[in-house]
Amino acid sequence: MAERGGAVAALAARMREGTPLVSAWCGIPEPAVAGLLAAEPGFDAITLDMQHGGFDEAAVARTVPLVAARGKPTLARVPVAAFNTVSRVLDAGVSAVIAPMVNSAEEAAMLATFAKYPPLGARSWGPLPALALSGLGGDHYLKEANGFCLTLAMVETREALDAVDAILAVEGIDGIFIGPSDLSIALSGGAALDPGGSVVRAALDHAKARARAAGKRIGVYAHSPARGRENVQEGFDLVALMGDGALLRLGAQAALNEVRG
Ligand code: 3PY
Ligand code: MG
Repeated sequence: MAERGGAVAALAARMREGTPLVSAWCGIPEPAVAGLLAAEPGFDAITLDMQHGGFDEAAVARTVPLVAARGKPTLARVPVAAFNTVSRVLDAGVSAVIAPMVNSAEEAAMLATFAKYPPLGARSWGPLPALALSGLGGDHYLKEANGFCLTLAMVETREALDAVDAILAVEGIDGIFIGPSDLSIALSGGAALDPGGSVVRAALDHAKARARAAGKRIGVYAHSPARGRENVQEGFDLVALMGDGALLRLGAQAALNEVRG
């Protein structure tokens, strides 16, 4: 954990350590679910999904303290182009914003503008829950937040792949996060949902090499435990392990198989 700033400030440094972090991915907008998953020692972080999951800003604000109580950082995936949500979830104490469908350097710059304080961006002041959770005074938070509030632009279309170097070059963008499902749909022209297929795997390798060349971070969504294991072995900085609903089904099916034989 970071010396100063606790769980809120810890993610940036941990993502640079070279050991992949594994995050839960929560769509069920019930803080207790995220709190339970945060209690699992194997999860390094918890991601709350506001794009396809049920989280709104109020649910995010109620959930971050439960995760922080376990000494772990929270990330939030915001809805598409919901740039004004970015600073609100950072104010609530999330440590990284994952922005879906960022297809150009211009869109990436917009994300950075809303996430970073001047001179890098134009984030407005008011991080009261983040101050309480991090234990930082306003001056410290203002000086350090641009470093520890991360921006991860989702690369999940052909345009984004083509623009990956330009997106990574945007000052204030800390890294990219790959959405393999949308990427598989985009790269097949809508013909296939194949997040584990060879085309997506090649795109992941390419994106990882480009992120490494830019000295920036790369995360990925794993739609299955097997894929998550591979992504960990491949050395992604952050691997988000399926959704909480899917985990629940997996656990239920394993238990029922045992009960029913
Ligand atoms: C994708 O795979 O497209 C994602 O956005 C992960 O949820
Ligand atoms: Mg997606």
